[in-house]
Amino acid sequence: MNVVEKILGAHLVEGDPAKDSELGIRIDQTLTQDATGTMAYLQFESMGVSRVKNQLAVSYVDHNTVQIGYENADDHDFLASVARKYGIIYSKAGNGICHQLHLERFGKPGTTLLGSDSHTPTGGGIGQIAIGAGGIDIAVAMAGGAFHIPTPKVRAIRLKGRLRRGLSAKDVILKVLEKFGTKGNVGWIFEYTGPGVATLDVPSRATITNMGAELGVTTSIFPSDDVTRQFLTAQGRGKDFVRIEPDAGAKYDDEFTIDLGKLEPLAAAPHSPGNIETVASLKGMRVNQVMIGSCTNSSYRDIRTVAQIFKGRHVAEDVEVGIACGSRQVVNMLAADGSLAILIKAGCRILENACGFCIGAHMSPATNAVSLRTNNRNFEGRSGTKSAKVYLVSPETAAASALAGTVVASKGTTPVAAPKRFPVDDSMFLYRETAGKGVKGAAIVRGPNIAPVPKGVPLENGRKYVAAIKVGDKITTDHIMPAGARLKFRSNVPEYSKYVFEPCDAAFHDRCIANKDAGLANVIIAGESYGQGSSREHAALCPMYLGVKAVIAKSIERIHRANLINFGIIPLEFEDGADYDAIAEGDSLEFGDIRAAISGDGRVSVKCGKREIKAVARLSEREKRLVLCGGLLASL
Ligand code: MIC
Ligand code: SF4
Repeated sequence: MNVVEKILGAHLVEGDPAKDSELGIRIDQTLTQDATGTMAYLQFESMGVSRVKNQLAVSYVDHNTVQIGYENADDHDFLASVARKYGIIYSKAGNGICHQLHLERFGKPGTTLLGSDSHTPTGGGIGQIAIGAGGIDIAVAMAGGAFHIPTPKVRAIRLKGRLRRGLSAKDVILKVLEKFGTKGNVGWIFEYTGPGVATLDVPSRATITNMGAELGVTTSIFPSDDVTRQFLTAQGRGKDFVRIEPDAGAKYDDEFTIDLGKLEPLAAAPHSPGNIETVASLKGMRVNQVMIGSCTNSSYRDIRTVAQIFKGRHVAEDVEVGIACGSRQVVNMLAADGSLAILIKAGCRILENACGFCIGAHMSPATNAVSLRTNNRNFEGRSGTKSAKVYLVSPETAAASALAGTVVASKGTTPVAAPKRFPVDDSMFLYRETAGKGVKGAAIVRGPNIAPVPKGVPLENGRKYVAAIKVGDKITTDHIMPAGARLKFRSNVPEYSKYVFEPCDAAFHDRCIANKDAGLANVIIAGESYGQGSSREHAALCPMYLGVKAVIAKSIERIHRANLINFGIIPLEFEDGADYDAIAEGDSLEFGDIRAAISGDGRVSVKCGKREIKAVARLSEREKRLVLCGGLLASL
């Protein structure tokens, strides 16, 4: 067996991989972050369960930490009170970024982790099957329910050789993205294997599995080996180690080999993580801003490397450089070994250990600026500046370019050895003593920004539908439900819904409400790979609130498709992609006996004027039930 088969096999509760297209798996650990967590816990509350039922649940605060106005702080208080009541560990703002913290303190090889954040697969770096999903799926897992995934196809990414100086894990995952792109990978799991695996430390492996999210795969995973054991032991968690490696002759559905020794420094150019160019081809381009950090590249290994490159030097005077570490542990280590002093002396702005710049919460670049960043997404406008050109690069390339003021590859520095002992300080993880048990009768703190969760309504026959918007290919959840300045409304669906599709068409909200008031059901028409990117279920929940009942797209990405179903929106795909051209915004659409179609094989004949358009929703029996009754909450 390969690593994926071993772990999934041990967690299978529904379905047979040889026969079924959907599997139910038991979830050991869950994580939430504040921007998706408030909704997840509101949904969990409405399930009426007295405490969390899975092995470990952790609630992190790392996204909304800017706290302009009362909203973010109110959310934090709500999350803390929910954690105490239901037996969840609460990680306070300032402790660090959820994925880095979870890897350091909780991730266990051979277990399953479900997180309400698309970069949860970071845990794959430690041999965990770690999957990103919408908040309501995490709520179900916390209540002891299974999580459903498409029966995976497993691709072996065989690593051989050793990275040359100046290259690092980011260049490996950018190579994988160059080969496989950001679409067309739904349903796959990428398993890293081969002799090159042993040359990568756990933080480097986690960089690779983290950014596997950009491929659109279910998850990515490394084996659990001696390197994993060393990392866990250094974290004082040697007892969590189990060895999980593929058997000799393990079978895979596909294979791709990367010779690490032959890689060259790469960059993802604007505006997609799949738009790969060599750093050499960008050499000499002026850089205005360099941002180092995010859950992809904020480990001690990464920031220490940057400090070594900066040692005794100063960043170019017209470049703004920001450093955001992944956790307090990382900051403490950098303070202890003098790296922090080097970074300050080199002219860096030391930022909070939080998501910050990555989600456009601050540090937006200037108009038309070139920003080099070590994070994982460079969608148009995500930085907060639509005209900015964001390039995703390794910490090494970022540091060398910050010194030069132009893009340049790094000559490298002494490799950072894996620490023998990490300094452990869990004091910003609260409610550890009540974890799994909770505090019966404890009060929940609810500020005015915490609005009730809306429920969906059952699918009806005989409704009139209208194409409320038509968008193109690769529409990300950042287009559908922008974050940045709007992030503070995550706990308030009526307010947040005002910004659905804001970057594409700011009139969408008003149009939908007018259609809804006129008794029409709204439909979204989209191109390829609709709903790329984040796990934010608000990209389905808020459209549901605006009366959206169906999406018809050329293709839909995994997490977003699951979120649509969870909120009772029909995820339809054109049978013939050319029909996309036949529908215009504002067209009236007729769906016929839609209930019968959904209960049957999911094939729908949509009448648009004189034309019959064929679309299909490939749904499992479980998914059919959800769509028919108006979503998961409505089904309870
Ligand atoms: C992201 O990187 O886009 C986010 C913000 O972390 C999202 C979650 C969210 O929208 O809250 C993700 O990756 O799932
Ligand atoms: Fe936070 Fe960015 Fe990671 Fe999302 S990708 S969890 S916003 S650091």
